[in-house]
Amino acid sequence: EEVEETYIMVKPDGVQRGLVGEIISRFEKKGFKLTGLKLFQCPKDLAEEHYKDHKGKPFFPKLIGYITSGPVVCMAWEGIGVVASARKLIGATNPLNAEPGTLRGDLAVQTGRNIVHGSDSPENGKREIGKI
Ligand code: DAT
Ligand code: MG
Repeated sequence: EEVEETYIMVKPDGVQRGLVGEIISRFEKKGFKLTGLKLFQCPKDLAEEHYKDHKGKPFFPKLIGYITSGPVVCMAWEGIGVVASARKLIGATNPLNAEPGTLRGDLAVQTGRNIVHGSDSPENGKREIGKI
């Protein structure tokens, strides 16, 4: 087990719905360390870079429109195994498939409004934190 960093982003619907505190609280209670935090209006080019693996997919334009539709809360979290653990706390991409007890399982319904992002690897964690 290694100390890692992951990039967690509360998406515009999470900010608008007042879920920032609850999301931060879950990571704090688990025992991870908040090492950076910023309210940010994501420009289109950075959104496209962030989601470049999905470029060309039918939902890509809507995804970019959504993520740039309002402020997001960008965070860096540090801890042992934080990348995979944060993904577990967040839950499945489609909130209807996310287990109860996870953020998406408890707080969201639609894939296109799934409230929070978490890096999928330590490499992407570093890369995503570095862009902000
Ligand atoms: P995750 O956010 O769980 O890492 P992902 O990387 O596969 O999921 O996709 C990134 C985001 O793109 C996801 O949070 C919501 C959106 N998305 C993915 N698949 C989708 C689909 N089939 N329809 C609409 N939006 C989708
Ligand atoms: Mg992903």
